[in-house]
Amino acid sequence: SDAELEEALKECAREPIHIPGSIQPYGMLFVLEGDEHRIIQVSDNVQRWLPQLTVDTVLHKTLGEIIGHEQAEQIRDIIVERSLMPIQSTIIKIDEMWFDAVAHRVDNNIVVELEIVDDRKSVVRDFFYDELRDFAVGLRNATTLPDLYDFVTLKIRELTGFDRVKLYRFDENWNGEVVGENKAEYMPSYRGLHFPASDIPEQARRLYMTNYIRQIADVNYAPVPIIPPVHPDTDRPLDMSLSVLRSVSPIHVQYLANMGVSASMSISIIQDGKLWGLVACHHNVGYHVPYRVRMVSEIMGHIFSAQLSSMEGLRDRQEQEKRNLIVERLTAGLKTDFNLEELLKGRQTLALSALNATGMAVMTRKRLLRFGETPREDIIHQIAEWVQAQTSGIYHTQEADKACVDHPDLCRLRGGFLAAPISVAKKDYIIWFRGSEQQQVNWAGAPEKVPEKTRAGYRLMPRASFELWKETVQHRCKPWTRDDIETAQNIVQVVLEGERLSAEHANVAKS
Ligand code: BLA
Repeated sequence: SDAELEEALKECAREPIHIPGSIQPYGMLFVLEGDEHRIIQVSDNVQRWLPQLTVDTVLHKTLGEIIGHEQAEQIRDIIVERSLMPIQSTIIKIDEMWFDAVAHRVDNNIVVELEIVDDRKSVVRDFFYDELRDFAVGLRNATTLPDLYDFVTLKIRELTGFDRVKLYRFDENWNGEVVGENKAEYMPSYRGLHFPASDIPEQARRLYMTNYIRQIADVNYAPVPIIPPVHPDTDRPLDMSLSVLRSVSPIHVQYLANMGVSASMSISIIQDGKLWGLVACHHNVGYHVPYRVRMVSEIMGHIFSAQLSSMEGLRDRQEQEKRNLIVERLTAGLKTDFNLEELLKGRQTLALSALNATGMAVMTRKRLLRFGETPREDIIHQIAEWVQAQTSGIYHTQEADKACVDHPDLCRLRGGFLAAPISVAKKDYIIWFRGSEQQQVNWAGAPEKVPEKTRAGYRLMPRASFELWKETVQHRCKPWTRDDIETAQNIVQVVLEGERLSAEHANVAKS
């Protein structure tokens, strides 16, 4: 039921994924205090790269004493000189190993993460100038949104080498659709599939607005704890929102395992201050993308976002023109014929598409006209009667069966409708209908391996949650937007004007 789903979603969003108290094992983490950069917390894996050390010998020393004074100076430089930006990085060499050193501030402390560079080539290679230029120039050649979507997945895949790269776009309710994809032949395709909002809960989406890139190098990793687990003075766990090594939610690890992938990376795509979507990358086996390649991916994400804004702006203007056009056409039509039926007749396609509707009914005292897919005539009359009892204005619903649950016939409707009165007293209405999403889109099916469901109250498990969610959207149409309502109002205005003119006309004829 809705209540159960709501409860389960809240539970998901409560998981405090920004304070896992552990990291992924492809690097080490230090929390530093004071000007001398004394280490107050450290990940329990320093021995892996610095075998002469243990956690106990590291705590309370300065960073310089642990990784070398020259290296520590290099890190101090990026913190001091470029302190305005939230995250700074440099490359350092300890013994014969290279590390990407990434620093950011958390409250009064500095967090330094040393991420191992396991591919020496990526240390010596240049700064990806060519890739970035190709990308920026190539974007401008994409003339349609679908071309743009595929281009970004192609280029991110070429840069990173992932098995499959998808562009995932959110809708108004945070469900999502795979709108672009580039993949190796042996990977299953997700193109065109839709996924429920619960797959990426609210706190995760919020996090991806702060930290634009997220890497999970190997789902089979053992998390490395941070020692001590809380800040020695404040007793608070470390806020790892900006951390590059942050350990992953176990629920999401399970999710990726269910999908049959071992590594993932996502890049945030932001529009108008909101998370628009993610470039979601997968790999069949564990895959660690070097920090600087991730940075270049993130930059490509920012460039893509900018191009998307300008192309979406163009599309919105075209959409608006379509909406204006129907009102203009109808207004122009008024001059020649005052009859509503005649007025709408050759213009029904436009009147339907202006509201992205699948059907339309126009009811006047005299007649009922139907265009596209609509319910039966008697049902339409009942809808008008029902709406009139609710409001004297415009009424709309995404789920007619829920809205009219007490009505013996209307509770069997599928999808939604928007009803606009053209003269309330006479029960004249224009009603637009929209089919349910279930009929219109492909929801991603459950994979073969469905995890066991735990039931301590209602909990969503990856994919097991799917059926529950599917039921709730089965009969719902896409939401009616402010623009839809405004267009309906404008059309009604034209029709009312037509009626007024035709009344005048009749009077003139009489006298
Ligand atoms: C995170 N879920 C994510 C992420 C993606 C998805 C892309 C970002 C992390 C990453 O890059 O892997 C979902 N991945 C998808 C989808 C597609 C894809 C939809 O490739 C489609 C093609 N997940 C669940 C349920 C919960 C849940 C039921 O299915 C909660 C109860 C949680 N998902 C969840 C959490 C995260 C997440 C907590 C954050 C992981 C983290 O950053 O630690």
